[in-house]
Amino acid sequence: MLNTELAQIFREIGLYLDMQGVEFKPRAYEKVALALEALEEPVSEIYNRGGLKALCEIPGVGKAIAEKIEEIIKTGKLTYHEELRTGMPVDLRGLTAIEGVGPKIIKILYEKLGIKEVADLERAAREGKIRGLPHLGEKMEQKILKGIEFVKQGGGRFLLGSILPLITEIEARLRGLPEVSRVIVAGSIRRRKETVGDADILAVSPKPEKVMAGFVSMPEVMHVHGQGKTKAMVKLKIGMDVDLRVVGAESFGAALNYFTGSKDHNVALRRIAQERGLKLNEYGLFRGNKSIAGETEEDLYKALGLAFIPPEIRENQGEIEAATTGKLPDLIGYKDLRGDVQIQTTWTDGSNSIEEMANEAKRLGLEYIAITDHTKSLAMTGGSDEKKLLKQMAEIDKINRSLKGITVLKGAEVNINKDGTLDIQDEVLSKLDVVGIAVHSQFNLPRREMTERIIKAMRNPHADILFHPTGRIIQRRGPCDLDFDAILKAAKETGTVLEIDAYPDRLDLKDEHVRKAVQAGVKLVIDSDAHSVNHVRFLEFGIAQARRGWAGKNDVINSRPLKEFLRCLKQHASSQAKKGKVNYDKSTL
Ligand code: DGT
Ligand code: CA
Ligand code: CA
Ligand code: ZN
Repeated sequence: MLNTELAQIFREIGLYLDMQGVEFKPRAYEKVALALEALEEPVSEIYNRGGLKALCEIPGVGKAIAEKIEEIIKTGKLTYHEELRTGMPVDLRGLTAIEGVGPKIIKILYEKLGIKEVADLERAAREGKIRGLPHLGEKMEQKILKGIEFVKQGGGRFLLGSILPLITEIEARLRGLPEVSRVIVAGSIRRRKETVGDADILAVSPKPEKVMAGFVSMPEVMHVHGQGKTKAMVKLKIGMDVDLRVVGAESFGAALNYFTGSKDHNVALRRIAQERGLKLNEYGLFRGNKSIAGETEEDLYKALGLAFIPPEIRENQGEIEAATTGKLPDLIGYKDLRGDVQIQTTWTDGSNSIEEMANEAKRLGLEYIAITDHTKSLAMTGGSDEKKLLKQMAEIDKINRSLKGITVLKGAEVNINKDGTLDIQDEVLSKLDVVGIAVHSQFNLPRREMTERIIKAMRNPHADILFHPTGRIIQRRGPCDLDFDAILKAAKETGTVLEIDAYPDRLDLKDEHVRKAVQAGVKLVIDSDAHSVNHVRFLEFGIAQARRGWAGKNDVINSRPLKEFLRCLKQHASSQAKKGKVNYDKSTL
């Protein structure tokens, strides 16, 4: 069983317990689900290696949960979960994917109208049956219909962050076949798009039939759509299709280029080839019948008179023109980050301690992290009030005295109230190294009110970074309605940094916003938003999003050494300027 499937069982238990009004436990099950999903190693392998004891080392997993995992691994299901399901046999995954629909509403919908799945819900909403239910109403009915539409639009796509570990494993396995000399994942995955329709894998092999046979018989395969001599298409058990093509070494670069896409990029490249009297296809670049390039992508771009274009920006959004004139951006690299400044711990809703998070960050090569637990108005996370924050600061001082090789900064993810004030007093904010501000409630304010609310918060002299600026959750909640240009202008004026939250279902800012921010000269930061040690590696998805938005290393302030990073934050810049320590020049921020 896949980690994602295991996680879903625990997530559903949490939802069922939530329906029953049980306290605390639902959140614990949700945390277990997140922890399992984030593991790189299959849980069954952890179990085979070290039994119950090894399972207990997974964050958030105690003896009782470990025994449940054991039961699932041994029998394929969990009696406790089955019992809960029998009481309410509904499509929890489908229904909770709709914005505004949570466990309590699902319970009402099932008990009053017998709604089991999204199609039932859509019908009931269209027939106006939702508005009469307790705690719901006409507004909710409209919201549900909007939510269903939203899910439908993104329907059938998978989060890059959820599928990449599995696809990478399949890639490695194919690479390990003795008949295979090269393997690479192309398509939207290589371009690191935030969601993926299907996976496109290319391989070079003198014995394609053997590769095909190995591919279609993988344990993850649920169905074989088709299998030819050099091409196969399968559906994986997780529901995603994977295409595999075996190509000759001489045309590997051309095939890689073609199947990496995007389609629009390909069309534009082909036009350039035509203008030069050449023909470009997935077999190569040809003058008449003679191939003049195709073994590598580098050769191909060169033969077309272009600089090599990184896959992340192949969207026909000006990259080809830039490659013609030598104006391609020097994108931030996957190893360029030195810090991660949005991290939650057991002080609120994280699964690991400050030390554990610091050690994981250090293991991944980072030099500093900021602890940014939630603040008090997020009561369900146990958010910090002023007193708790001061206590945590003292604790961080203590930890820093014993930690080697990494620095822990004091921070918080401070809630922006409805009126744009912050929910922590300035006096305490002034003591923090990194103040992240974020919207976590009232997401549906009208555009003007929402924009003013955020800008007012950005004007607080202690507010350093606007976390996950648009508030979207991919496939679950659309972005807040806000005037992004006005936010950029305010960021520039106030020196507020904008975050690219790397958590796989956030990726907020998204690529097009990043590009606008870069053009406006607004500084960015890339954070994991980790709630467990397994999440720190999500930074790679944030870097990918930054690259898709044409961001260079210089645009991203946590690529800088600690002291320089701090100088880029407004309160440090201004306080040091007051003390005459640095020349504070806003234009360089
Ligand atoms: P996805 O799967 O929806 O996330 O997006 P892609 O980009 O992976 O698209 P996919 O899987 O349909 O095709 C893979 C690549 O193959 C695509 O990026 C470009 C290339 N390709 C597919 N169809 C066409 C086409 O009709 N014309 C051209 N020029 N290229 C195509
Ligand atoms: Ca694809
Ligand atoms: Ca495809
Ligand atoms: Zn947040």
